[in-house]
Amino acid sequence: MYSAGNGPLKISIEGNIAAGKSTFLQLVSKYTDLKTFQEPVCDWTSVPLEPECDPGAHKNLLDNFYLDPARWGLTFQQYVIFSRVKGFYEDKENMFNGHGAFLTERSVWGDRLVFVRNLFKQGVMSDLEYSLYCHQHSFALEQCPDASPDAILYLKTSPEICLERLKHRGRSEEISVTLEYLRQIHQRHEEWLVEKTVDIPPSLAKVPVLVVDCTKNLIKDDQYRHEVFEKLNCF
Ligand code: DCP
Repeated sequence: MYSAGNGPLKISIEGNIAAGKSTFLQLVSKYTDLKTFQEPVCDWTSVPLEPECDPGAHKNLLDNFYLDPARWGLTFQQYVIFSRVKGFYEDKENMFNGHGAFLTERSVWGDRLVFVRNLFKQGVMSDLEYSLYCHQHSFALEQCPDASPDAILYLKTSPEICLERLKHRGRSEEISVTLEYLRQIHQRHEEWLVEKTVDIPPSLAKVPVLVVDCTKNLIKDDQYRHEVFEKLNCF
């Protein structure tokens, strides 16, 4: 496996909503000795309020985002970056000690180049909001370069299959997610990771990307799962 130089290789798993990223990470934990870190979704669905607001109460920011993306888009995406970078600081010992490589669910670049770029392209985020986000994102990464991946595994799934998987898991916040939205998110992934038509910093352009067909069932198809895990050694 390719070495990142100083420290373990950070591999980010990217892919559409309900593509199967969490399942993939669970399978990696079960069948390999690679360390995995799930996305902090529960931090976004249960934000503790300050004592002077309502002691002990929590608010669901992901829900707010889906209910009113124009109002909550920037706030939600700022909190996503904050929680990811915070996770890197808090888990540093665990992440960086004694492992050759570890996998994370999405990355700070997926947030910016897929979700935030999509909000901007759809006119949901204004020029000013998008620029504010990008300034903050760049600064956060300068302060915490560890949050940037060394390699990317793109779990490519059709938006139609993602919709089926999304309905099957029934996360209440995602009730308003449409096929059209999943197609937009799919397209943003393709532009970034396959077509390579998005303007990105040279350091990110150098990061190797492996595309894996995730329409197949990795839980049931032992041979395919084995092939995919073998590919992880290509990094
Ligand atoms: N999300 C978002 N913007 C981001 C990151 C995530 O709007 N920058 C949303 C999309 C989903 C939810 O947060 O509604 C969880 O995100 P993921 O797609 O990363 O996680 P899933 O659990 O949906 O992935 P999978 O089913 O592939 O495991």
